[in-house]
Amino acid sequence: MSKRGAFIVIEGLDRSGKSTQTALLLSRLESARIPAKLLKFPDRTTAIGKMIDSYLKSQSDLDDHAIHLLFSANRWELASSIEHLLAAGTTVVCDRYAFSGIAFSASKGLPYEWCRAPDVSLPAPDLAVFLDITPEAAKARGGYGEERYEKEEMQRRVREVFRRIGEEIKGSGLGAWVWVDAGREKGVVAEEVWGHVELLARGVEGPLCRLWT
Ligand code: NYM
Ligand code: MG
Repeated sequence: MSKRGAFIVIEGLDRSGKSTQTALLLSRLESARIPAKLLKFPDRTTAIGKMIDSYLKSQSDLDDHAIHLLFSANRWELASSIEHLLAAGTTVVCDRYAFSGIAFSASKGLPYEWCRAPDVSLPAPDLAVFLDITPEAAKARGGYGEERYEKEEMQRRVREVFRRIGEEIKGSGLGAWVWVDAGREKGVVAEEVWGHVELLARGVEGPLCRLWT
């Protein structure tokens, strides 16, 4: 049986270096001649993504539950493409995924279980890499932008929820979760990320799992 592509998710706080690290990972995969595609959530190009973009830029207001469901719907609208890519042997690298959905909404006070529900049975990553940085260090990296949630206190709560999610993923056997110290020089971080990804990216034999099932 031929192997499928690996599903890799990169998570972290705002300013943790996800864009830099996902780009470095993609070029590394290319150099290794491993077919790979980079996706990013929210995908702001779709109709739902445009609503999310407007909310994040505070150009529109939405109930916390409603925006949470839009973020989830934005993943569902791409779920079948992810499955097809993986089945065709392409490694999918995703900048944020359902874990961000839970972490940010739960940090606003929505119940954790409620936040998880709409993402149940989405394709589960084979590996989630959490780029861990302190909210202080993140802020020192040129500060946050103008978007919602980019406040130190919020990021502190988000990091705590991510910690819970990671512990649960590790305990459940649902793919792997690793914490990478993202406060270091980007080349050092990239090397460690590659160390976690390399073997998986050569192809995965088992079936794709579903989140929390
Ligand atoms: N975010 C991202 C959520 O609140 N829920 C989600 O499901 C996802 C995928 O959107 N602060 C938040 C996290 C970020 C913001 O993401 C935009 P980015 O990676 O900064 O474009
Ligand atoms: Mg951001």
